[in-house]
Amino acid sequence: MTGPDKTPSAGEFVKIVTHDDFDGVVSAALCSLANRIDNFMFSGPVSILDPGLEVGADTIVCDLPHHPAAGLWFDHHSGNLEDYRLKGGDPEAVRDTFGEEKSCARVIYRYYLEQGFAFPTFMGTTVEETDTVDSFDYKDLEDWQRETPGKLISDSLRITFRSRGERNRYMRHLIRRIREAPLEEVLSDPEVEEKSRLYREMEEKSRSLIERMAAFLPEDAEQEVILLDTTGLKHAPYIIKSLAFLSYPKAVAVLEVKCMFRQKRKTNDLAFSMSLSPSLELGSSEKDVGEIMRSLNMGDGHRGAGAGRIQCKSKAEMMKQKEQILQKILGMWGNQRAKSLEAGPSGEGRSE
Ligand SMILES: [Mn+2]
Repeated sequence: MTGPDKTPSAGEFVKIVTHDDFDGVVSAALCSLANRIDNFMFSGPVSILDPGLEVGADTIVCDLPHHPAAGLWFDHHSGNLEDYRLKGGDPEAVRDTFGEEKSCARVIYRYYLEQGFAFPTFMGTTVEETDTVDSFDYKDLEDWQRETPGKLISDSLRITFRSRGERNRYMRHLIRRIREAPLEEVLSDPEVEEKSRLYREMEEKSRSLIERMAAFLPEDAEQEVILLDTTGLKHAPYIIKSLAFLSYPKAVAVLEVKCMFRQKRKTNDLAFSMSLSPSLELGSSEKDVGEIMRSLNMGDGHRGAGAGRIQCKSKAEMMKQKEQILQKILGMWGNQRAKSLEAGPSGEGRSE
């Protein structure tokens, strides 16, 4: 065995840069316990190279793409490992800190357990819940709707915060609570309770808006893609798109098209976003939403979700573009199904 000797000793790291979602928060809590660090910064996958994060040899990066300067990198996204390899990274060097697990928290938990670190016993359950939430590991809509502590805390991060700083402050608060108590207990924290309540309010508004707006394109005879066209609304709508599957449980995807707002003013620019149903088994499907957005040259995403936007000079152009793009998306969506049928008998999970 010629394993690389990059085992860090406690105290070597002073900062954690983590993904700004629930998995990122739990990941930071675990690293924080194992390394006695209380300094947290947050990033999305795109902004990880932002110099403001000051990632260095004293930094642990969690649940994000590889950063060349980071002292330690924990992740579970296979795309990020591929990217790391393409840039000349040695997979052996990250053998213990990268794993194709359901959550990054799982990778970190296992890593430190193997090093002999004793986490509080409740952490096992916390990591299990993180697996479910982060990998969207639900059997069906009912399972997905179940209000588990992990899901509720994760949802509390989806409200609209006054500012980025306010959101970061809340995430730091969450990390500190999560490292010291089981998730059920974290739920009764006043701040978490308040954010959860706000989320539920948004959820209700969202559901009634969906009831009003949801439709299917006439070409979509099987009613596979729920269309939420909010371009006719005067105000910027906030829609939790996936709630549409509760109204149309047989649909496979939801597609939202809206006008973009700038300084609360409606513009003629269009934003599209699409995601697959939680009940669709990705493994048995050829559907790839990110691929659709990339092919149309207007955005990006991964298999389960993607988004794109286009600029329009006038309202008339916007209306025309909207119709054309919706048709194109539906066309590509149909082709992806064809491909899966051609590929043979693997598509039994969703053949109806
Ligand atoms: Mn993750």
